[in-house]
Amino acid sequence: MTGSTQGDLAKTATLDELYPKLAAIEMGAGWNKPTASLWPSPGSTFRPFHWRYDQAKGALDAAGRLIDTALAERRNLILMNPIAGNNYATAATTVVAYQMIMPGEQARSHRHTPNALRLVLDAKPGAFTVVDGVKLPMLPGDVLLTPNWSWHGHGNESDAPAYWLDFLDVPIVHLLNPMFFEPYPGDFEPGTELAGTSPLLFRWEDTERRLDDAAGGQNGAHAVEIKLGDPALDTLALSMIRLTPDAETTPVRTTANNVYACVSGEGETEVGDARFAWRRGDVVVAPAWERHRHRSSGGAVLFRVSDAPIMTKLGFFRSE
Ligand code: GTQ
Ligand code: FE2
Repeated sequence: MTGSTQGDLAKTATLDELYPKLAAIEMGAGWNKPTASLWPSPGSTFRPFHWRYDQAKGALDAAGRLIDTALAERRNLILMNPIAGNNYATAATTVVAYQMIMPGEQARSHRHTPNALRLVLDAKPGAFTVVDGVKLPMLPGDVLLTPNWSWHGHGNESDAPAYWLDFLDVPIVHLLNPMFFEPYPGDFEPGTELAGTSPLLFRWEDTERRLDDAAGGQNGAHAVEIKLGDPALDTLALSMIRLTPDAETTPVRTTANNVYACVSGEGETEVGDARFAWRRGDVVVAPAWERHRHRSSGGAVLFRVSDAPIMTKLGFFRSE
């Protein structure tokens, strides 16, 4: 037995003597509150933050010279929330990354339990992701899903580098622990050409038409929001928001974490006390319970990735 005996502990004369005895047996006095465990409302540890596509592009172009996909598997830049001790997550449940693949390259196929999706930023016809044997084209504004345990590899048969944003629920898989990962036997999964539509692909041309058709009047007519999927993935809900010229949306906060990526136009987002002026390809994170609103003078389209499905399933969703 390590630590004091039952009798020893029972005879302890003072609290100051009790605490070290407890520490030695890996127990803590709940009343002594070394760390708070309950608090009145979400005091999110994650910070509102903004990442710029032009900087990511510069770094990815350098990485294109310095590292190849054979070595790297994925040439990606993780958007790490700048809080102490974090070197991975963008928000509590979500990680976002910029990724680039050069002409002629292949990023080998694999599968994992984390759900993933991509928003294409710059790509020419010939860039694609093979998902479970189907070759999904990647063009700017397209959103591609690679759900839990689906095989996926990326290729680029165009003459230009292809850039996109990855969104994954890895932090929630880290927390709950059901992580599995498998490389594809034989490196790159061959894909048949996509005939027609796929539930894993939301093409920009379709999204744009849906935005055009969507009734105004949402959020005081300053914004129209359409869902991509219902929800797209078990953990993440996706939507496209069109901000009208001179838009100023009503501030909202929810227990969900929201990540916004600019698909077109320019604007700014206030998150808590922070204010971020963004443009195409930029990413802004609004952590849980941070009040936020968007503005755009010339109009813009924002892609929204929200972990609301997690919060809703667990009974934790609140909004105001
Ligand atoms: O493209 O499969 O940014 O598995 C992180 C993990 C991208 C991917 C990331 C991944 C991928
Ligand atoms: Fe992956």
